Amino acid sequence: MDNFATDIKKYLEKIFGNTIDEASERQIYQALMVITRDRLAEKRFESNKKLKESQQKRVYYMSMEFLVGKTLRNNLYNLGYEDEIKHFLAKHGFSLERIYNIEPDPGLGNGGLGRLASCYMDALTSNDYPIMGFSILYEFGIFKQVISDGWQQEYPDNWLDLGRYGLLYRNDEEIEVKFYGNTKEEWSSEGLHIRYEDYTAIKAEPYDLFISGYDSDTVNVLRLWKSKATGGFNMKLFEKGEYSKSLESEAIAESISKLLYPADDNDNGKALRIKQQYFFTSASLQQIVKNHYDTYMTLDNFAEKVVIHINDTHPSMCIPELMRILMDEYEYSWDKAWSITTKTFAYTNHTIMAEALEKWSVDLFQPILPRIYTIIREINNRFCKWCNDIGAAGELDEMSIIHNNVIRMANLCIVSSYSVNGVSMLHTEILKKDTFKSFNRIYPGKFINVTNGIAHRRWLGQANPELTRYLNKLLGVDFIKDLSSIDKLLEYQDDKAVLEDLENIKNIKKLQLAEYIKSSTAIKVDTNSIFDVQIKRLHEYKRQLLNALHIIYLYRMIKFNGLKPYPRTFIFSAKASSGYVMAKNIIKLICSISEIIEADPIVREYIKVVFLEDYRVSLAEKIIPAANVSEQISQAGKEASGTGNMKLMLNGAVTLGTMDGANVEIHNAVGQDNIFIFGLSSEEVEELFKNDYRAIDYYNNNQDIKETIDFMRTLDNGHTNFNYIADYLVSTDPYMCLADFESYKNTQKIVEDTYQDKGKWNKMSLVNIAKSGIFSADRATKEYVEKIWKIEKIK
Ligand code: F55
Repeated sequence: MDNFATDIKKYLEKIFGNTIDEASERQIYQALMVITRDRLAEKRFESNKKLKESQQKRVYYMSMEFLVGKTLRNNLYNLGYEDEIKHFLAKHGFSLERIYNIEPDPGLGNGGLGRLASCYMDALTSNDYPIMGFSILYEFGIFKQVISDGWQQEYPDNWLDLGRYGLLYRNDEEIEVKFYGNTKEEWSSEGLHIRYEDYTAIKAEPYDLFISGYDSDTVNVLRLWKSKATGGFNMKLFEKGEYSKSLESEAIAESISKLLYPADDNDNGKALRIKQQYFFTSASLQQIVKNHYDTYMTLDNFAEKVVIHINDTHPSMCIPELMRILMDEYEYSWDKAWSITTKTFAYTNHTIMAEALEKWSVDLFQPILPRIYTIIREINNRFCKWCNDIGAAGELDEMSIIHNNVIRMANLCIVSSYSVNGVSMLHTEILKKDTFKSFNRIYPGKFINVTNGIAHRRWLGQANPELTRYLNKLLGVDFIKDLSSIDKLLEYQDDKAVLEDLENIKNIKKLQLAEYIKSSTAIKVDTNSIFDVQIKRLHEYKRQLLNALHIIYLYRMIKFNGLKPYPRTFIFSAKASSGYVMAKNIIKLICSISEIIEADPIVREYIKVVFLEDYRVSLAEKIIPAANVSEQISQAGKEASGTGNMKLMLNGAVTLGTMDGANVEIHNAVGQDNIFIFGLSSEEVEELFKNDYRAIDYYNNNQDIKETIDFMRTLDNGHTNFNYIADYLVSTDPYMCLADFESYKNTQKIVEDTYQDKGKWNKMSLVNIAKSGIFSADRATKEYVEKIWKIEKIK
C-alpha cells in the first residue's frame, strides 16, 4: 500500500507536475485508474503464467455487449486497497466517494443480455476460471437519456473521455478483417484453394479491460476491438490525388466501432450491424486460433482446449469464420474443419420473440461477406441433405438455415453448436416444445437449461454495504465470498429484533434514494410509503403500461371515489429504443401521470409517480436496495428470464409478478406465501391468443377497466392526450394488458394490505433474501462450467 500511495504521488508529479496537495479530483481520478489498471496487469501476468503452464482448456465468451458498470470501486475493493486509499486520500482532503463518481458508467450494452455477460465475467474470475471476453470498443455506448417535457431525448455517451484510463492498448496484437471483394476457387495438385480478391481490409485494434476477482489470484481480460483504417487503404486514393476521399474511407472504416445499436429487440437489417458482428468475431477468432497454434503447433486439438460461447446469435459469424480459417488458412478439409467446429461452440438463446430472432437477407449479406456466405450456404446444403437422409425433410421449413432468401442465425447456431441453452426453466421448455421443437427432436439432449444468475458481489456487496455488513455479522459468514449459505437467515424469520433491523436498513436505503429523487426530479417522496419499483428496458411485452393503467385507476378512485390507499411511490426507470414510438409514448404517459399527480394536493398525499431518467448500472445500484415491491409483470411466456427480479429479491424486495421467466423459480424458492403472483399462465396466454383475444370485450365487460380507460382519454397534459394508447389497449395490444388487469388490480390490493402488517411484510422480505442464494452468478456459472464447458479452475 505504501507503494500505491507512492505511485499516486509519482504519477501526479510526472504527468501533471503537481504534488498531491496541488492536484485536482480529476487528476487523482486519472492516477487511481491508471495505477489500478497497471496493478491488475501485473497480477494478470502471474495468473496467465499459470494458465500457460497448465495448458488447460479455456472459454472465450463472445458478446456484442458487456455492461461492465463502474470499475474503480470494484477493482480497489477486490484488490483489497479500498480502505487504505480512502484514508490516504482523506489525509490530503479528498473523498474517495467523490472520485468514484467521476468515472463514467461504460454503457457497452442495452440491458439484461449485456449485464449478464459482465456478471458472468465477474463470477468466473472470482472463482478462478479461465475466461476471456471479446466485444467491441464502442466509442459511444448506449445513449444518455434526458427527459424533456416528458419525452425521451437521446444524447451521445462519450464515455471514453474519462473512461479510457482503464484500458490497455495492445498494439502488438492488431489484426486485419476483410470485407467485400470476390472469392475465386483455384485447383492445384494439393486440392482446392480459395483466393479472396479485391477486398477491403480494416484494422482491429485491441484494448484490454482487466476483470478482477474477489479474494482470488485470477485476473481475466475483456478484449474490446476498435476499428481503424489500414494505412494502405487510404494511400491508394491519396496517390491518385484524392486526399479528401482517403479521409472519407478512413471515416467509413472507423464507423464500425462508432456506436452501440440502442435496440434490444431487432437488428433492423442494417449493413453496419453486419459489419460490426463480423468485425469483432473475425478479429477474435483469428486471435484465438493464432494463440492456440502458437502454443500447440497444431489445431487438431482445438476443440479439446477451446470452448467458444456465443451470447445470443449476435456473434454467430464466429462459426463460419472458424470454418474459413481452418480451411482457407490451415488447409483443413471441410469434414475435418466441421468436426472441430461442431465441438467448439456453445450458444445461449435469450429470446423466443419472433421479431427478435436475427435474420439477414442474402442480398444484403452476400456482397459484404462473400466467403462467409458461401460457407453458410454449404453448411445449410449439407444440413438439408442430412435431414433428408434421416427423414426430417418435412420440417425444413422450420429448420433450414437459409429460407426464402434470408439467413436465420439461430438455426445456424443450433446446427453448429454442441450445446444450446435457455436462461430459465420456462424459457427452455418453450424453446424445446415450441420455438425449436423440430431441432429438439433431431438433436435430443442438445437443449439444456441454465437459469440466469447475478453477481451478488456487486448487487449486494457494493450496492448495499449496510445489508451485507449486517448479514455477515448476524450469521458469521462472508457472503461476499459465498452466497450459498444465506438461507441460514431463515432461522431468524420469527425474530422480531432481526426483522426490525432489516426494516431499518431498508429505510436507510429508502432515505438515500429519496435524496437522489429529490435532487434529480425535485419530487419529495415519503419514505414511509411503499417503494414500488419497475426498472428495465421499456417494452410493450414488459407491460409498463399495465402498471401505468393501474396507477390511473388509483388516481381516479382517490380523486372521485374517496379511496384512501396506503401511500405508495411508484418508481420507474427505463430507456426506450430510439425508433420505438410506442415505448416513447409510454414514457410520456408515465411522466404525465407523475406531473398530474404532483399538481393534485389530494391525490399526491397517497400516490406519487417518479420517472428516473437515464437508467444504467450505477442508477440500478441506487434504486434496487431501496425497493419494497419488485414489479415483474411481463406477459407470461415473453420474458426469457429477467435478472432485475433476482437483484431486487436479494435486496429484500417482494416480487409482484406473472408466472414468467425466472419468476417461476423465484416462486418455487420462496413459496406461494412470499410472492404475489397474478395473471394468465403462458399456456393460458397461448390459448387466448389462438381463440382470438378481443380486448374490447374486457373493456365492455369490466366496469373498472371501462372507467379507467375512459378517464385516461380525458387526461390531457398540455398538448398531449393519450387516445392513441387507449385505442391500442382496447384493440391491438398483443400483450393483453386488459386480460390481466383485474387480477393485477386485486393483487395490488393484497400487496397494499400486506404491507400494513409490518411483521408479516418484514418476514416475507427476509425469506426473499434468504432464498436468493441460488440466483448468484456463482451458481449459474458453475452450471455452465460443469454442464457445458467442462473446464477447471486455474491450477
Ligand atoms: C440486444 C440486441 C439485440 Cl439485436 C437483441 C436483443 C438484445 C438484448 O439486449 N436482449 C436482452 O437483453 N435480452 C434479455 O436477456 C436477459 C439475460 O438472459 C434475460 O434475463 C431477459 O429476459 C432478456 O430479455
